[in-house]
Amino acid sequence: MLYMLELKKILRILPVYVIDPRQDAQEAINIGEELELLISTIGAQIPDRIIQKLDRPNNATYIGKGKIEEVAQKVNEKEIDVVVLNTMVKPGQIHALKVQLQQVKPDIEVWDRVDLILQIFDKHAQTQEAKLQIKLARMNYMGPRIYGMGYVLSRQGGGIGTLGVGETNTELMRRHWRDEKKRITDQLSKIQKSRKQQLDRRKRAGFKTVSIVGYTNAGKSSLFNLLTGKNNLAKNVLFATLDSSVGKMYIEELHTEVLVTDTIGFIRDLPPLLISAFKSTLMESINADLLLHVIDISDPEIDSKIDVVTDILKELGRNDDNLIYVFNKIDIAKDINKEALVEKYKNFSPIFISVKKKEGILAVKNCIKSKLF
Ligand SMILES: Nc1nc2c(ncn2[C@@H]2O[C@H](COP(=O)(O)OP(=O)(O)OP(=O)(O)O)[C@@H](O)[C@H]2O)c(=O)[nH]1
Ligand SMILES: [Mg+2]
Repeated sequence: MLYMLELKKILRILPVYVIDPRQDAQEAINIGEELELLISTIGAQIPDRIIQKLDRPNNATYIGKGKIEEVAQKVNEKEIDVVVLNTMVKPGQIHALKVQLQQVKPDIEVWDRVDLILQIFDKHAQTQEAKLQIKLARMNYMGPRIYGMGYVLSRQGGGIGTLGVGETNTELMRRHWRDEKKRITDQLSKIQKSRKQQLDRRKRAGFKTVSIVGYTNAGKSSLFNLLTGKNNLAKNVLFATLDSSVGKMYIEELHTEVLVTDTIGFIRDLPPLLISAFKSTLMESINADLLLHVIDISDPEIDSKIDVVTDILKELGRNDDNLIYVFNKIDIAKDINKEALVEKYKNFSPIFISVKKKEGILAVKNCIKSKLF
């Protein structure tokens, strides 16, 4: 089962892209690249890829019959361990597809995009809180799939008028699930309560708070480190950061300190249940006095990524006030139209920086200062 899979050996993963024929080709490629970056983040190899243009996914197995044969052949030929679908797929469809592929390889795994993200979360979680949050997210996501399997079992086991073996198992599993979920939720709220108390104490002591948010890999931790002198992991992988961490930034002229928080990045199609598992941590950072939205200006998907972050912030109830847009990585951006961006985002005091080259950092500090004091 998925959550028991250990990532010790180098996995061979086959991405399967189901593309709407009307979708813009370049956009499809960019989104595909993001999936492959996710795959390489867990250290897996991508020996091949499959693309299917499809108007509407197949009800039973998501991809069509002919395509399954093609996938099966590739699984065999390229010794694939895991097939990954590029979107969110219904539990029943994943199960059905897996059953078909098991005919060529009994231990084949089938994941969707969320499974992949969960694997990365697992790998990168450091603190107990992050670990528990991920466990909860995984239970929420896997729950229906397990019930789905239970359903299949019960259909196999049960004759007419009898209660299938699977059905009783499903009931047991469901209860176990519920208890386990409660246990984790309780543990989490204990940890979160004590952290909240600590934060409240600091706030009462008069500390102002700044949070760094943005799409994954935008350079949030890099900026955090520079502002606070801390040493959070900054790495060219997706979701390097899963734990919120707080540092202090000293403002000399005012002889005062500001609390800065670095937190988990956002990604497109982040399923609500993942957001809800991280909600309390996210809420804490989002309720800061000031938000820095870090944006990778060299990214071809910049507009859609800004939208993703904006939508998630809105979902979490944060409005547009006291929000600064920090355009990062100007050192590697080609033909940027600063004026256009400044005009478009004039409500968000846009700043252009390169953390790598340490350019524009003073402007960020000054902006923080003028917004907060
Ligand atoms: N060229 C360039 N690369 C940068 C810059 N700032 C950060 N990076 C690189 O971008 C990658 C991601 O940086 P992080 O700071 O880990 O990004 P993050 O937003 O914290 O990412 P997650 O925690 O994974 O969501 C790293 O490889 C950084 O070295 C910059 O100004 N220019
Ligand atoms: Mg980070």
